[in-house]
Amino acid sequence: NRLKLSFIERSKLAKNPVAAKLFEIMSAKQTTLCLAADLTDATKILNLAEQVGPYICALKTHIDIIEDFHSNFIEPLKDIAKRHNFVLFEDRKFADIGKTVEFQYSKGIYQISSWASLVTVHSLTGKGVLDAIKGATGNPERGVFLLAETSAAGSLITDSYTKSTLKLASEYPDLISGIVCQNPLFLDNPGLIQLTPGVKIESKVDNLGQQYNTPDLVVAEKGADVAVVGRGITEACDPVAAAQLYREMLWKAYSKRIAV
Ligand code: BMP
Repeated sequence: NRLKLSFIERSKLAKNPVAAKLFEIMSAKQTTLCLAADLTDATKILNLAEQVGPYICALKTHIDIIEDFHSNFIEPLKDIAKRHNFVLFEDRKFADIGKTVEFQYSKGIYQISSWASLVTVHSLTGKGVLDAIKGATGNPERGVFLLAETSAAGSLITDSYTKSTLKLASEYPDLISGIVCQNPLFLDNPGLIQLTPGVKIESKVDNLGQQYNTPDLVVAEKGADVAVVGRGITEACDPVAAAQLYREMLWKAYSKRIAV
């Protein structure tokens, strides 16, 4: 049961190199916090990344929401990630046919494969997407998080879709870093990482269907390894203090979970 194992033990069981690295970072920095840096201003993202860098294991972007995106945004972001030892994660949620995803992953103005070690993928279109990502040009150190469940109210994802997603993941052990989900689904595969978004200390929902759980609940009861926090940090009066608080609450819950 992965919930009882430490991240350092699990790093040795991970078949995907980025997953192994993420486990090691979590263990070394004592943080399971992934910041969803959902800001539309490039400089604001860089400033926030620099400030909260010590408290996060990964920084998740939606690169296509940045209004002043320029390729010269990427180098400083990579530099901050390197200095503070966190992973860059583009939440692109690829969902097209393989050939199109190959272009979307490596080409265009974002050239995601050149800088993001992690990306998210919908399982909807099946194997072709994963084959495309596996074979595309770019940094060879890459990992995929497959979306098996969502935090969105009224989602069309069914139990059988979730199950098939886990089966697909098992067919690509060297590529799949983990699963984006809301429940402890794959207890028997400790090498995979459970990434859970929809985490906030207060406010149970937003006005567009987002549903939140508290840091303690997602880790203790829902099986989250990495917790994604966006507006809980970006919209806090003091984002750095908020990041520190989330990190501390999440780490405490994880420590308690493996101790019991
Ligand atoms: P926030 O904490 O501000 O609600 O942001 C959540 C982040 O996680 C967003 O970037 C969103 O795209 C992402 N996300 C989510 O909220 N639910 C999912 O099921 C999957 C996601 O990637």
